Amino acid sequence: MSKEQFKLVPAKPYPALILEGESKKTLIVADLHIGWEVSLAEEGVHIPSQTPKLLGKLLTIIEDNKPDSLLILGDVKHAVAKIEMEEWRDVPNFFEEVLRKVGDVKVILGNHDGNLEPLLPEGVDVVSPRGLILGDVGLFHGHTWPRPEMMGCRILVIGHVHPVVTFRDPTGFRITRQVWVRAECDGRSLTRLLLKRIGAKLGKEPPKLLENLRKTRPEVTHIVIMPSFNEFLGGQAVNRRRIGREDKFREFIGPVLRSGSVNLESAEVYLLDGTFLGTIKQLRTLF
Ligand SMILES: [Mn+2]
Repeated sequence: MSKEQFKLVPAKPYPALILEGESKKTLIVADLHIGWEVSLAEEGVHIPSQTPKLLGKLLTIIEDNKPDSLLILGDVKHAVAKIEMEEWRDVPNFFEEVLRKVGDVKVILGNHDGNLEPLLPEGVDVVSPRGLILGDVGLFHGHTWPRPEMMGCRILVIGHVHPVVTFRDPTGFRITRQVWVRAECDGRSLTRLLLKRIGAKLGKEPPKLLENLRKTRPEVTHIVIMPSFNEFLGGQAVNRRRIGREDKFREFIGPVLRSGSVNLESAEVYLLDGTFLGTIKQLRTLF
């Protein structure tokens, strides 16, 4: 089955992506983390809700690009399992405003989206963390493996990492900027690992599902890591040495990037305005 080729266009200078099919335009944003400021209040730092700013930015992008649908690539809210007081108010308001401008709104669940569903107004569709396929592009949050059918996609798009680069200038000041990362991916190796994992889960008698999956031709050539839509969040410096290998960051990278099938060394890094900065390997020298 050949899939329609979709075009990926970053909505410069925003951390947002436009996915263009022949008849459909989808706006994609990742990692909103609504309510992150509430977690600071627990530390004694009180900041007014930043959600109106996030909403304003999103509405501007919608106004500029007129998408048919909006897809949120996980981590709508910040509190992982529970619902904070502010989230009871901010999350439903946010979506009600967005629904006035875009009729079709979907959320792929991320690792911070425990108990998100009671907060979503009618009209917002919830998609499993295993992701969604649009044309030849597979989209999922990134903290868990995607559905196996995605191995037949050309490009995978994930969030979760909150990628940034950090430079040190000669005086010792640190500069941190959000970035896009585009990495080559060995589709065959990734598919093999994914099937092995499913096989291990299913035990000795792999049902027809697995048989069909074995026939899926691995097509993945690239993976795109989206910057977080909430620019106040901390991020993972992709140019730090040994990214993902230190224990405390392993979780933050997710199984696909950890799989060894993604060539992070030669991955291309771009600023939000589209400026090409270099490969991760080159940028490591500046960390
Ligand atoms: Mn996440």
